[in-house]
Amino acid sequence: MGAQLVRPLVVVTNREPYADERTRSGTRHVQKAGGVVSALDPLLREIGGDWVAWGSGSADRETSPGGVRPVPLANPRYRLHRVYLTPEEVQGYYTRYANQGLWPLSHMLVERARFSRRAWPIYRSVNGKFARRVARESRPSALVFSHDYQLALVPTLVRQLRPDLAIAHFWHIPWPVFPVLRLCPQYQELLKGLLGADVLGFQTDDDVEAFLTAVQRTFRQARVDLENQHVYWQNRTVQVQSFPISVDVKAIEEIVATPRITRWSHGIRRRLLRPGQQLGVSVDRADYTKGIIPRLEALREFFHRYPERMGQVVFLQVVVPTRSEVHAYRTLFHDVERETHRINEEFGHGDWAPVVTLRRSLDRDRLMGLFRAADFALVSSLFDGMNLVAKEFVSAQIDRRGVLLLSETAGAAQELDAALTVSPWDPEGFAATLDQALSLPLEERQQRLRTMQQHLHRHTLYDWVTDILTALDSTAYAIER
Ligand code: ADQ
Repeated sequence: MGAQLVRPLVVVTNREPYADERTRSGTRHVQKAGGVVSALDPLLREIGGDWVAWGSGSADRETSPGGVRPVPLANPRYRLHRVYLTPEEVQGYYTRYANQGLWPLSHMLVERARFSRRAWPIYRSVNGKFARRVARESRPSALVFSHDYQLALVPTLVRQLRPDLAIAHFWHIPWPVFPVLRLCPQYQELLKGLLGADVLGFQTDDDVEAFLTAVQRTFRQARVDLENQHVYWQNRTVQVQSFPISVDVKAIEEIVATPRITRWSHGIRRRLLRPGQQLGVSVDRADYTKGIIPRLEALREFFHRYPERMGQVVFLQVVVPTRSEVHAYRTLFHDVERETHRINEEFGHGDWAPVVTLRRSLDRDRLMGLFRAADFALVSSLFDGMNLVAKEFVSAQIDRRGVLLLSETAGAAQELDAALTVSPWDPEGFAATLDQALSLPLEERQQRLRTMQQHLHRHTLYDWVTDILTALDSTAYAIER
C-alpha cells in the first residue's frame, strides 16, 4: 500500500493497537488482532500520525513516558497516546455502560441490556478524557477518525474543544431500530454526541436508515434528508453513509498460499478427517450475539433429521474467551461446553466425534490456513454489524471448495449474497441448508466463491479506509493499493 498524507490523521479507538505487558523477564508488546487495527496500523506506519486509545497493558506506563509510545519502538512511524483509566472507570465506562448496555441494545437483544444510572456519568467523563486528549494532540486541521460504541460522545466533545478539526466516526455494530434505541435512557445524548461528526459511517444501509429515522423522530430542530443521507444540525451538515468494512483479500490469499501455511492446512485435514469426511469450521469470540448455542442446536437437529450424515462431517469450532468480566459471557462458555458434550455423547461413535472445540485464539496465519482447509464454514450471528470471519473465509478459499453458510442478519450477508443463508432462529431450516451444502456440486461451490471473491477484490479494507477519509475531505488522501 502506498499512501500520501495531505492532512494529519488522528485515529481514536477504545482498544490500543499495541499493549505492553509485564512478563517475568521484562516486558513484551502484544499486538491486538482484529480488523480495524490491522487496517489502520499499516496506514499509520506508512503516513505517520497519532493514535489515541485506552492504555490497558500492565506495562503500558513504563513504555510510554508522558503517555506517548512510539510505534514501532525501534523505528518510530507514529505516536500512540495512551489514555489511562482507573478500575472504576473501566467498570463504569467499558464493562457496564458499553458492554452491558449499548452492546446488547445495538444487537437488539433487549432483555440483556442494562443501563446503570451510575455508569452513565462515568461513560460520559471517560469520553471527555478521550476528547481532551484528541484536542491536545491534534495538529491544526487534522482529520480525526474515531470508532465505535464505546466513544459515541467523542465527536461532539472534540468539536467543542477544536472546531478546526474534521471528524469521521465509524459505528462497527448494528444500529438499533428506533423503538429499541428508545429503551436506552440516554439515547438523546448519544445521538447528539454522534452528530458532532462531519461523516458518520455505518456498516449497512439498514443501519443508516435506522439512525436517520431516530434523529428525525427525536429532534425537531434537525432536518433529515433521507434520500441524500444528510442531517442538517446546528448549522452544519452531517453526512451519514454506509461504508461496509472489509478484509485485505490479497494479503490473505498470499498468506494461505505460502508453503508453511499450505502444509499446515493440509496437515489439519489429515489430523481431523477420515477419507470421505468434510470439515466444517466456525470461529468466534465467545459472544452471545454470535449465535453459538443456536448453531449447536441446529447441528443436533441436523444429525436427528439426517442420520445418514453421521460420520460424514467433523465440525471444528474455535471459540475464544472474551469479556470474562461480564457474567453473561462466563455462562455462555459453560453452555457451549455443555451443548457440545451433549452432541458428541448422543451422536459420536467409535473414534468419530462430530464436534471438536478449540478454546483459544489462533495466530492469524493459521486461522487463515484453517479457513483454506475447510469444506464449509458456519457463521450464525443473531445480529452482527458485518462479520469479518465470513469475508476472511471467502478470501482464504483459494482452492475453491468451501461453502459459506451465513446468517441473514449479519451485515456481511448484504454483500456476500452467493453464500447459503441460514437463520439462527430456525434450527430445522438451518439443518436442511447444511444438508444441502454438503451435497453441493463442486462446480456450484466454485461459482459461488468466485462471485464473492470478485466482490471482495473490488471492496477491500483499504477501499473502506479511503472511502471514509475521502468522504471527510475529498482532497485529503491518496491511497494506492
Ligand atoms: P467482532 O464482533 O469482534 O467485531 P468479527 O467481525 O467477526 O467480530 O471480527 C472478529 C475478528 O477476530 C476476525 O478478524 C477474526 O478472524 C478474529 N477472531 C475471532 N475469533 C478468533 C480466534 N479464536 N482466534 C483468532 N482470531 C479470532 C466487530 C463487530 C463486527 C464487525 C467488526 C469490524 O461486531 O460485526 O465486522 O467489528 O467492524
